[in-house]
Amino acid sequence: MNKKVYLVNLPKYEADTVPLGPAIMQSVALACGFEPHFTDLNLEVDEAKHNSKQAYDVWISGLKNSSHGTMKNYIQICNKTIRDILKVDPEHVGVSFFSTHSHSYGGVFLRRLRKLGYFGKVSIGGAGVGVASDEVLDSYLSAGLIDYYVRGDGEIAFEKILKQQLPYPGVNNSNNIAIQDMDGLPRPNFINFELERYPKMFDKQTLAIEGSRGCVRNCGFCDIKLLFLKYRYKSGQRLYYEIMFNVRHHDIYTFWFTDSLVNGNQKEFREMLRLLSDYNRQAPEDKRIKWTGQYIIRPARQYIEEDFDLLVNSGCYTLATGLESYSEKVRKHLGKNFSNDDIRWFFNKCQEYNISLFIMLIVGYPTETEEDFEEGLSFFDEFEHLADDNTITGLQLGETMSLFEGSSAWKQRSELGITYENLPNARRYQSWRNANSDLKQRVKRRLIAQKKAVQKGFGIRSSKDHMDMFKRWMHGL
Ligand code: B12
Ligand code: SF4
Repeated sequence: MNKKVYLVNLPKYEADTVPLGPAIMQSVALACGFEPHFTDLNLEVDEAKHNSKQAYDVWISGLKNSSHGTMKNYIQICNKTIRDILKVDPEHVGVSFFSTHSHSYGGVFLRRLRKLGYFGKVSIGGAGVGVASDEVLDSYLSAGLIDYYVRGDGEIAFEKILKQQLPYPGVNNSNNIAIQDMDGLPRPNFINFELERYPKMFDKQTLAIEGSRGCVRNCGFCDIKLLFLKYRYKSGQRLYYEIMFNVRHHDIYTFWFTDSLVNGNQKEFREMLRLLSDYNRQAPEDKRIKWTGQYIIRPARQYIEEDFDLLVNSGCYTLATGLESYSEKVRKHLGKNFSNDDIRWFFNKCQEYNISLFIMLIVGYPTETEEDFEEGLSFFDEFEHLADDNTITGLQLGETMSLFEGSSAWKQRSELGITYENLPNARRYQSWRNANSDLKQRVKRRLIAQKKAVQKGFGIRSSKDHMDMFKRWMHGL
């Protein structure tokens, strides 16, 4: 095997766990007879941000209107990886764009790659490519920065590229198709990953694992449908075997599910939980499985009592769940059809069974009026006791409502009366306004929500990053 593929994972997102997309692409490369190499540029930037102000600016600014020093710092980080690429001399470089935020980092990286003398083939993929406009992707192609872009699922597309069996739907076009047979997908391969560099959970090394793609819902702010087209899932059995494979090969027992929701298919989810519970029952304490993942709250009538026993016995330690708003009116409009009573019932159950919760809220959904916002703040009063006893371990208040192209709120922008402001330090999807709010008001609401949450004892995720980002935006307001 002397043909080589070099994979790069772009900034920026919190390097909470091992990136799964590149690990899957390594598997595909190996199956096609290529030797894979890998650098996690996101991890490099994430680690560097603690060491210098300029590296921190690389992270916070998203490279938008960033100073010369900030750009220079990012270029140095890129150059180090590019020098390694030139040393390896691969036939192919594959670059993973995690989200929309990856483009500013990706554009610089791809230009440096060519400038420093890499003239082999370049492919790009990932959710950031899936949601990008044709113009952006065509501009990479016409500038000679890339040879292929892949929209949607990467497994077959990357194989076709490496084997030069093109055309294939989704490669350099928007006709991507969703892979249905999730059980037939290759397992991610973590060779070349420095697993010990990623954050640990409970002091234990953690691996990412994927049980499904897409979602059974279509929330107003979310572009998941655009990316994944339909909801698909692995069987409970297959997922259990994949977890056990990782246990045997990596001696790792803690898992982070990358699914947008782990309980999209109740039957397969319960099956996996039963298998994991059986395993945990006979395993010694230090070899029991623990896991975390994103979970949707369902109306109370859809639960059976066994659901909570299974969550506990299978090793679930935190469920991350998006309530988005504690105003029923706002939540209904954005597409989450459970009531505040359902939330109360579910939270009480989690408290009873010692399952901890991480709650995601969005400030400034387009239908959120000042009164709705005020009403939503009652969340912090009502559930203060759950912050006290650590049933709710943290909150994500986020960057305020982003209006992503392709999301259903974006499609309804004329009904929602949305126009855009021209704000130098904020992105277009952040700079929208309508009768209910503009960016300045949303940031204000976000700060009020944070203040109240902190007063009531809730922990806020990425609070400093968000505050520094808001300061940058405000300079342009
Ligand atoms: C886990 C996760 C996170 C974690 C990441 C933790 C970690 N270190 O992994 C955290 C919580 C940090 C996170 C943050 C954010 N996230 Co997020 N996240 C996800 C989630 C749920 C899973 C990602 C994943 O690992 N998927 C599994 C892997 C296998 O899929 P994949 O990477 O897409 O790879 C496949 C293809 O894309 C392709 N592919 C990938 N790389 C490559 C490379 C090549 C060369 C090729 C050919 C193909 C290819 O092949 C793979 C297999 O098919 C996704 C939704 C989802 N279900 O995917 C959202 C998602 C990626 N996140 C998203 C967003 C927006 C964000 C945030 C920007 C949100 C925000 N506004 O703050 C932030 C990032 C900024 C920040 N502040 O950190 C969006 C991205 C789309 C967009 N509009 O940009 C997604 C799709 C969710 C959504 N639509 O709502 N996220
Ligand atoms: S926000 Fe969550 S539940 Fe809603 S569509 Fe997106 S992934 Fe699904």
